[in-house]
Amino acid sequence: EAVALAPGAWLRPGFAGGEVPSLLAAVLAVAEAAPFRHLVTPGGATMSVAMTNCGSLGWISDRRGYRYEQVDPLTSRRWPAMPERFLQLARRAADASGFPGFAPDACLINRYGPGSKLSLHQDRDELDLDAPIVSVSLGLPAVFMFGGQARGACASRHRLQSGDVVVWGGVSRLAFHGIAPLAAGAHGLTGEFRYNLTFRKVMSEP
Ligand code: MD3
Ligand code: FE
Repeated sequence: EAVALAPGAWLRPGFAGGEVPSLLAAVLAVAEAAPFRHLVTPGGATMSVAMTNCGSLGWISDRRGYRYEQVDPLTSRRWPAMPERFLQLARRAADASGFPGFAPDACLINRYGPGSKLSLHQDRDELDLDAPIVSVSLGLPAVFMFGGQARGACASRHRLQSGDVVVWGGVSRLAFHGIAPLAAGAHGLTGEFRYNLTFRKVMSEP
């Protein structure tokens, strides 16, 4: 059932399959309060992926850098609360992958339209690097690139489909990864979009 992509990285095809409609409804409710927006990188480029967040912290980028913030700079309000069904899904996936008790405090929500991509990067703005990241794919499929521990070559490619969940922990937590430009398509629930949820534990417990 689970596919080991790399040490500590578990792909669970269809793990969230039955929950896709309710997860999408929750995403759209979050986006009512904290709209999707195209962030600007420190280098001044506008990202092709649109993003929002829920939870006590949200990831943002601007000319000053990448960081987590308690307040959404677009609305000047706290990010919407993490829906209970998000927390439970993330914990269930982490439990099944050998990371018991996962308690994410941030959920970054990415929205990909036709041609949107995410270049190879590491996720290292979190203070707790012992906790995994749990990702959930919704809507159109995408090609995920996994680059290993160095930026250089792309070590492998995998197709991520709606309802797939991946848990990234252990040595894979700091692996380089990215998403190839989204192929145009039409999904019954998300239309021209792909959504991805990434659950993160930013703050380490005292
Ligand atoms: C491997 N998102 O939001 S999810 C991101 O599909 C991000 O939107 C992609 O990369 C997306 O930062 C990929 C898969 C993923 C997420 C986090 C990881 C893979 C990861 C962290 C470490 C290693
Ligand atoms: Fe990432």
